[in-house]
Amino acid sequence: TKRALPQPPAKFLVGNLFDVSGDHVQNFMKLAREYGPIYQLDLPGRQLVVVSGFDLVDELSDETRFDKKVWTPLRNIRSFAGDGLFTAETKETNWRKAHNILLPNFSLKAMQGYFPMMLDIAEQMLGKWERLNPEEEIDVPDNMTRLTLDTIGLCGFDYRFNSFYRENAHPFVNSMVNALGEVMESGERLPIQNKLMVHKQRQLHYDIEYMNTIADQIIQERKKSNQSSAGKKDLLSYMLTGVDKETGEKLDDVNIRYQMITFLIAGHETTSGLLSFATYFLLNNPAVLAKAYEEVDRVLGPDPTVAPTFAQVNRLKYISQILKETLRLWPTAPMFSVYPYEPTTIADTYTVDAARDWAVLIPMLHRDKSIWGEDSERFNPDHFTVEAEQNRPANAYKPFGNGQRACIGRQFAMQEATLVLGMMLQRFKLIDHTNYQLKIKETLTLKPENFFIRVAPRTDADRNLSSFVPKIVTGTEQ
Ligand code: FDE
Repeated sequence: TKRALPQPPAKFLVGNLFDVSGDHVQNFMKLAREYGPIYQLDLPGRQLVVVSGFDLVDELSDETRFDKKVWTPLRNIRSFAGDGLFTAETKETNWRKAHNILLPNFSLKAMQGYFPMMLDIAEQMLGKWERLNPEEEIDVPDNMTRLTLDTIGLCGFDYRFNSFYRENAHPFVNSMVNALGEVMESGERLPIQNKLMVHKQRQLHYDIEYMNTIADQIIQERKKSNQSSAGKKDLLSYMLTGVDKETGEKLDDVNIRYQMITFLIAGHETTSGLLSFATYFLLNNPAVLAKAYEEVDRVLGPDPTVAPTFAQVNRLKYISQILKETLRLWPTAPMFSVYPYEPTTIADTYTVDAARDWAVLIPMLHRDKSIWGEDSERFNPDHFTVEAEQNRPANAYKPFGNGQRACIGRQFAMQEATLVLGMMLQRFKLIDHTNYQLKIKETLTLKPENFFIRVAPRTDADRNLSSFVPKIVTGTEQ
């Protein structure tokens, strides 16, 4: 029983382009609510199938039949991320080589090595917040982006972007943001339009050159200073010395540069969005916030001048539930794509070919009522108790992608975010002085837009209070 895919009516020449342009993911979500768990769109030069029902995604997650597709958005950024992990085809030799070499550097043990550096940057941000005057506000996504960039810079390459010591972003970030924006936009222009935009082309060329120069400089300096094998415990030293057991080969310098740029892109926007959304959800769910304060006080203690330890952060279980629930409702890397090794059928109904782009729309997968219940739209960290996690099918939750091509930085991001959120709550009351209404900005990732808060130091009285707040509040908080 083969069936045609549901599709919104396509318009002459432009197909479904106007159904999705602009806020792509939010429009894809709207269409999923209207057209269901699978639908097709005609976009310029390609057909896209958007999948979000659990049963369908469960099949697409079968790695014996499907592989990650480096689809249009990812192909666009190959001009500067090259064959780095994120943008390489699984069959490219550098993917497996880099994967084998880098995987041990994201183990639990490796996380312990990064911990002091994560602490260093968290302290910079929160120390700055402590010195603000009461009426001064904090641009949450901006601060979180500075934090995550500096963290991956330090843990990755022993490089300090020093984002908390400058008014504007580091020039590397400007080039990265410009280049990302331009390649995404140019993907939506007609080829003739792109040819005419000489200035944009020149700017892109400049931005890419600048990123390459910085990355290559860091690599060459490290090689000269001969510290690659001694002392330094960052990704760069592992990339320079690591040998792939399968091939006996090391990574070449150009690939290392691509990996550096990849880690900077993949490691900072996503984690920054996660921390920003989590802050938003805490402000809007007082019962959850109270429980989080209770845990932080119990595990980290009342004295913020005593730095948290690695072991303590691993005991912040409720904080990590909050982060997982945040990534359920707003997975900051919201889509990924697959292709079938052979043409095949899913749900015995739809033929899957390699010609079209098949993309998983993660935010709607994470709202599938057959898995998450009738109130799947409500923020509820109890979705991630140990028991709830054990009772749920594995492929119902995919914020880090799938299988061998899943996020290599998952533990890294979770440890960083848990540490930061824990320290933040240990020190501050959060004040929603603008009565913020969530608005989401879409780039390659998702982030709250124009989100400002104020903070006030917590007092001993606040700390005692938090343990008396009722633990369970049912009702309508969102
Ligand atoms: C990856 C990833 C993914 C998949 C994609 C596709 O499939 O296409 C996803 C979904 C993700 N990732 C997500 C995320 C979220 C968050 C928060 C994060 N992520 C974070 C991070 C950090 C870092 C450092 C990273 N991250 C990294 C990365 C990489 C390198 C990759 C690629 C891998 C392979 O091999 O492929 C990813 N990530 Fe992530």
